[in-house]
Amino acid sequence: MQINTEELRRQFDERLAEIKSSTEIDSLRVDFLGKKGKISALMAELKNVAAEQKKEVGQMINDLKQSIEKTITEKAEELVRLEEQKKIDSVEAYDATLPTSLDLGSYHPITLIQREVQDIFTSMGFIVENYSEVVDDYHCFEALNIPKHHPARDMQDTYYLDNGQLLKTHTSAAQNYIMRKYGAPVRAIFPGRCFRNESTDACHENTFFQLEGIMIDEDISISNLIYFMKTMLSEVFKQDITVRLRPGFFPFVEPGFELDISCTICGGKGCPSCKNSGWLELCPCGMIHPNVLKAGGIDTEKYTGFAFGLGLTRLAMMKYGIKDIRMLNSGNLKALSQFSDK
Ligand code: FA5
Repeated sequence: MQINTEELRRQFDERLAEIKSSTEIDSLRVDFLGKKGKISALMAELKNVAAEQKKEVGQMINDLKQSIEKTITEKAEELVRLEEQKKIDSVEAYDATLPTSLDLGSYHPITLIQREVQDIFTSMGFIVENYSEVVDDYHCFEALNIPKHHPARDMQDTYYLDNGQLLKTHTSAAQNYIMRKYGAPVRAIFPGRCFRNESTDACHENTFFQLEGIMIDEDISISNLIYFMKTMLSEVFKQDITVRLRPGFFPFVEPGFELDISCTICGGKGCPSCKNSGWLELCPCGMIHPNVLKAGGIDTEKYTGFAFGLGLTRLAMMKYGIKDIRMLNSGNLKALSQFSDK
């Protein structure tokens, strides 16, 4: 019997010329090199070949098989390469080393002003502390010389949890914790979010930020308090700002003061941002009441101290000329992003 390997090679080349994808080359491989493929069929015919030709014909079939294997492998590699290139070409060209085009947002004005005030106080030796937003009655009121049923609680109604805890109404709620943690002498500031159940207007929010500070040491007096308040305000505003100090009542300080700032929105003439008074209550302060020092475990024979409760949200309004406090909680990214260069 005659075996024609050239005819099989011709058939193979014909099929190969039509192949356009890596899946098609796989089926060509099966058709020619598979168990039931054309090469195997040719091998099976070998038994019918005359004995003296068997070796030569067998060699020819093997050569054909190897040549087809080689051609298929090369073609498959070429097709995979082409398909990958096509995928790459179809994707918009991009450079992984370029800065991302994602908009990463900007710092909130409260964050900006908080960091600024923190920098000022840390440069004067104050430490920065954190305190929880959910506190107990003792820390928010009783440790601050505000017993149950004291009328001062009326001004600080808040949101109560079922377990008796509450959302802190002022950062003063951390005073006792700081005194217990560090003892005296101590200089600390503690910013935080405060909550009050009250109606909102251009200068009042139900959720706002304060930044509290205490300094306790030997011989601390009102002069020290005034020095630190003046330094902080002149550093924040970097210009002369009119302030006034007037007596103010808070059960946890004696004497107590209200530190008001001349409204920077209207220049002191009166507008909705300052409730038409020309002044904005910004930073009540005073000398820490002995009862509060005692509750914090401080020796009142040896130490005195001052405390202040800076209205951080109002400070941001005055610094950035924000007319309505509600804008700060509005989530209006376009409005909020204009104060930050990041
Ligand atoms: C207090 O909260 C005292 N704990 C402050 C203090 C600390 C006094 C240490 C003495 C010693 P007051 O309720 O006045 O005080 O609030 C302090 C400041 O927080 C205000 O001057 C104001 O700037 C800001 N503030 C108070 N309530 C609101 C509100 N609803 N919205 C925005 N800011 C407010």
